[in-house]
Amino acid sequence: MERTLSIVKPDAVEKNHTGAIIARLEQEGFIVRAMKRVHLTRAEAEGFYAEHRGRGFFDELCSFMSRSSIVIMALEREDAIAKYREVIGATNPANAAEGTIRKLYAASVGENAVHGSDKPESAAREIAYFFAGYEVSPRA
Ligand code: RTP
Ligand code: MG
Repeated sequence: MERTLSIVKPDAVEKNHTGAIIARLEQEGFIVRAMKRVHLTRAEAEGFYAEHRGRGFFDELCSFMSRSSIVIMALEREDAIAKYREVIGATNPANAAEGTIRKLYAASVGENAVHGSDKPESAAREIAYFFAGYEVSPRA
């Protein structure tokens, strides 16, 4: 079983789409291994997106991600990272396939409803960023 880090971003939480998104993920075979709702500080958002520091959208991204609460999940499934990215669709909802989460719930490339890890090393770093070891241990 592979793990990925999922975030329901502020835009989707504000619109009360959290439940629909989690239901869809469960339908797609993901197990919610750990979950929490938090309101990040700007510094916490910057730490999470450190790899994007210096890019043109970094300030806007970190302001957005610390605007209001997010729901963070560690998800498990076979081939979780690739499958999750398939289910959420392209970064820009305008390019996302019909029926994907971003096509259904996202308004723009900046406010695109969900985050997902892009590779195994990112998933490990991102899960450790938000969850203590005991929260994601095999018996959790
Ligand atoms: P994520 O990390 O949030 O799952 O999204 P992603 O892999 O599909 O996209 P990534 O390249 O990692 O970018 C991270 C987030 O930055 C925002 N972004 N804005 N205005 C822009 O051109 C732009 N480009 C990226 C998006 O919110 C994207 O999800
Ligand atoms: Mg990314």
